[in-house]
Amino acid sequence: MERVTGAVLDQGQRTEMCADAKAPRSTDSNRRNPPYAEAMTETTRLNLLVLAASATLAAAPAARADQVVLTSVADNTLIEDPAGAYSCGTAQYFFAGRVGINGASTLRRGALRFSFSSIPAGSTITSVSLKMYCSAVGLTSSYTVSLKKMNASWGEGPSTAFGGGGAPSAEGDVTWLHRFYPNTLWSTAGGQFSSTTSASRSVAGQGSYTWTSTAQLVADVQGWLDNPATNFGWLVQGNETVLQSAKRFDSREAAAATRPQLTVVYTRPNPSDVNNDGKVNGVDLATLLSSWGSNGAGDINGSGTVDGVDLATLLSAWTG
Ligand SMILES: [Ca+2]
Ligand SMILES: [Ca+2]
Repeated sequence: MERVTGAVLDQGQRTEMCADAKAPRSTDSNRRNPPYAEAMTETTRLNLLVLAASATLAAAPAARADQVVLTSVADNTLIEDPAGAYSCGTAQYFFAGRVGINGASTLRRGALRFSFSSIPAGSTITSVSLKMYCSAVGLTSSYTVSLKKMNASWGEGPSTAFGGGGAPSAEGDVTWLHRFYPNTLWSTAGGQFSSTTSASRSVAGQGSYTWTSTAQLVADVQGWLDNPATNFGWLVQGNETVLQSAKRFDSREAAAATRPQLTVVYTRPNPSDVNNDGKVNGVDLATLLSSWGSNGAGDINGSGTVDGVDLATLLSAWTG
């Protein structure tokens, strides 16, 4: 297939096939081979499609996986308090676990949400992992920190604090009692969240920690991608029995390098639709050809090289 497509391309087909893209390739080959410059007839294209279809079947290509690394779009702490009087929406930290006697031995639960609008609708999520930086601890002992899917929306208001005690709740903040301070309450104090653990790992002292992909994390993100109105993010729940088990994690307001980072791997609904505009046409073909021989956006099957197999796949999916 390499040989066939290479020969065809050398005979000026690139120029013709890229016409839709308004990005014609070099015309050097046209000058060398003027009889071929206008040779991309419908018959030629159909022949190419036949070749492409057979190559596709032979290659049984896998789909290229794409990856995005997302920073949280909201994070905050539910600070246990009978009046929901404290929050820390724009603090550089959020907390999970139980604090010591100086904090009245109360609980902290993190709230964390990401936006998936950069992932094309209809994509299939294949891997989700979360990296967070623990910047302070009560005790350096290991305690389990779990992610659980939130069941209702919540907010990040302008309250700013520098410690785990929080600051007076501000309008729009999530608190122990409020989804949005001061008027919208949780149905259950401490937040409404799934009893299912999406991912968990132990956290000890200061440092970077990764919650590796699980089937439930993938299911959570797939659900949120497919129905963004249900994306309420995760509760970050630490150990809730041991005094000083609380862990402090850097928030989206912290330095870029230590903000919560979610790495999502996915396959687009139609890998041949390179620019995700719903059509497979000359625009996609131009992109493929412009990255020919490299590991570019036209590497439809994820082999690491844009080559004849990708071209065949694209042509066989052609919608015009
Ligand atoms: Ca925040
Ligand atoms: Ca397209």
